[in-house]
Amino acid sequence: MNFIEDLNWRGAINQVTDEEGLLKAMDEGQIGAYVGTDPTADSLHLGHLIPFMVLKRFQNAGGKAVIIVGGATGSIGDPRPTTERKLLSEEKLKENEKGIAAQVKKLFGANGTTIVNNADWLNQMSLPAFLRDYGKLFSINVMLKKDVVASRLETGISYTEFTYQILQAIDFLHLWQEENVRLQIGGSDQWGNITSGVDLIHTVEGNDAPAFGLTIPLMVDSTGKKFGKSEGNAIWLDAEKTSPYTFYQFWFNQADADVEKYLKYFTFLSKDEIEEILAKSEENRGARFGQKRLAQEVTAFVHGQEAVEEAERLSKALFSGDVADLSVQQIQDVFSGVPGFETSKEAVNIVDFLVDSEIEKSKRQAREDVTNGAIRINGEKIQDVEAVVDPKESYEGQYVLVRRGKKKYFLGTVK
Ligand code: 485
Repeated sequence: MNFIEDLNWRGAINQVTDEEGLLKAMDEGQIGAYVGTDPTADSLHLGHLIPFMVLKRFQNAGGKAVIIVGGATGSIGDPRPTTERKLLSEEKLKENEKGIAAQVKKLFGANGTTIVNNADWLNQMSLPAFLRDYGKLFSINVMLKKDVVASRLETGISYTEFTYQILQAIDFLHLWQEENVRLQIGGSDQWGNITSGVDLIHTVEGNDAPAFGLTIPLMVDSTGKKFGKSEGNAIWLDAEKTSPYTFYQFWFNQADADVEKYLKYFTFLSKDEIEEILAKSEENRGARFGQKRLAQEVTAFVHGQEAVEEAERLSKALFSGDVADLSVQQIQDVFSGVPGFETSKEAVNIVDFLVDSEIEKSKRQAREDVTNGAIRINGEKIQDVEAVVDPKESYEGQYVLVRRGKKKYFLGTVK
């Protein structure tokens, strides 16, 4: 399969400007492709991953990968369909640029990928030069028809955000001239900006100049929900913001109906490998074989193989209830999502402890659960209703972990 056939099979193409022209250009010699991202946050999230993976696929198909971290465009903000963006401070922007550049480096490796910042060329330009050299080449009539701009005409859009598409177009032209970039890749929301760039290149370099755009569909899950959030939180690629364990679990917990689609989108596994995995999952749905493979592949790509092993060790510990030896960091990573409560440093009777923390509704219920062996504190079964819970003795005196029944965990933070 060629680059486009592979993407089509994966369902990863929304629109392409000129499929044949692109394949021809790829056949004729090495060309570059780029993905741009604005440093609006200090980390990328799952929404960014697919375009970057498509860029990686392009690289694997023999192309050259270029990435723009948008120091200049990020200081302005790509218009959203809803409302005007708040401008970021100079310091915040710099901090975000650093975070994102480091992540991109990690994903693509130090070799073979060019990472540039558009502040390096856009920030040099004078206003008269901008208006003479570029403004003159853009028609307001065409700019107004771009989806995002059109959707903002009712509610209003500033001149600044309106002009954003010209900056992104200049970037494409710049990389076309300097880095042999012929293709720009982005999410479906980027179609307007990408085609602005293709048009600019055709205007400046001639209509036959090879310049192409490719967009990827907006990802939704099998229930039609926008993909990439867990309990309302974004899944970040930065391990400090979303722990590798949470990241792994996010994939492991996907519905059966979504596994095929996600294996195609988010892994570099071949068609044969994916078909084999799906056939195996069919045999025994409960085993979550497909989800496990998905979690392993994506976690390894983003966080490395060691993170996969660590996440699986933690999952096992959790499943078996063998949690006594976890570190404070692991407790935070694994149990950040479970119901929490605060508890004092004082040692207290187990029944009172369970009622005070609202894990049990009544003392009677608490006694019953303890006697029946349904309660574990820090992994240890407590069956004596006279037992004492001493928060100072667990997890460096910072947490008390309670399990009720087979699966239900509660995390007490010692205050
Ligand atoms: O030359 C360029 C300069 C900036 C950009 C692209 C090319 C960034 C782009 N305008 C943008 O806003 N991208 C989003 C971002 O940075 O968060 C997202 C897109 C998404 C996907 C992702 O970046 O919304 O569809 O393209 C990589």
